[in-house]
Amino acid sequence: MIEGFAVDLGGTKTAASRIENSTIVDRVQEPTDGKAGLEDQISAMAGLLSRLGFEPGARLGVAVAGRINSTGHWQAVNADTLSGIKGVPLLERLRSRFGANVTVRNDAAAAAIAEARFGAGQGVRNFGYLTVSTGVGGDVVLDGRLVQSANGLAGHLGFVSSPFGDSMCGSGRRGTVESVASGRAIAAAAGTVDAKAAFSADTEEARRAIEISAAAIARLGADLAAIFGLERLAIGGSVGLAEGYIALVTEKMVVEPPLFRVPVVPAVLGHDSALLGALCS
Ligand code: ADP
Ligand code: BMX
Repeated sequence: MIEGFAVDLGGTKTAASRIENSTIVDRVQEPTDGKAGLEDQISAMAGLLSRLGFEPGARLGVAVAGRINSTGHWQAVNADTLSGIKGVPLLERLRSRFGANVTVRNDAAAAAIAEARFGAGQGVRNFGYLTVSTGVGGDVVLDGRLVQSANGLAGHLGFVSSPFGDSMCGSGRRGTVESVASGRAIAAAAGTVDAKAAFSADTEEARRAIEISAAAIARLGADLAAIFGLERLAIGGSVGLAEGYIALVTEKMVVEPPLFRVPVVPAVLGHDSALLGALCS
């Protein structure tokens, strides 16, 4: 049973919710300030939580884009997305402001565990989750256990190399999946203000950008099948859940030999998976 308050801070939006009986009963959202430092990000979270009636001491789960290490320090992996977050003591500062009952984890890892337990991953032992959103994040859940590492990098599936990429990524790696498949990459290649606009732009550049994104995600799915024997891959995030995107990924997967094709499904919990997963133990 999931109960309490949750925050999901992504590169584009920060959402907060009150959860009762594993159900979101109230939800608020604001744009994320990608340049803010730790204290300003915490103030933004506090503003959202106060609108939900949060009182210090209540159970609070916080999911954030970026890497969370075993001491609760927070560091952007893609420095272009959260440029003010460079190894800051997130857990310690949250506990001093909101009480001892706070936990933190990566946003995509949170979504992966929630989908594994309550959503698209139910009934399979080797499950993968990808968010195609501002960036590309994810994680793998094997026999109900999230793949994790002490430095918080494990599961950062968007930073795997892609044959579709060769430009420099904000992580410092060249040619990552994130650099060709993310919302930011789609907007850059389509020449649109954001990825949402690319989906409604009737141009060859926009169509091509979305196709390359879907092809890179399909290829990553086949790589994950080879590494982890994935039985199912769920996709979330606002790009991932945009109309037609998952069908396109499935279409692109057909170039792979049958052994490497993974069934691709939408995140059942939709835009709420990271909020619910922020509170999963
Ligand atoms: P976050 O990255 O903060 O978790 P989202 O999952 O909403 O947030 O992803 C943000 C990205 O999704 C942006 O690139 C945005 O342009 C894009 N986006 C938002 N809505 C849509 C939509 N309806 N269709 C396609 N892309 C969308
Ligand atoms: C990036 C990376 C991940 C994150 C993922 C999805 C940063 C700031 N972000 O790969 O930690 O989980 O994006 O994040 O390093 P979102 O912003 O797209 O929701």
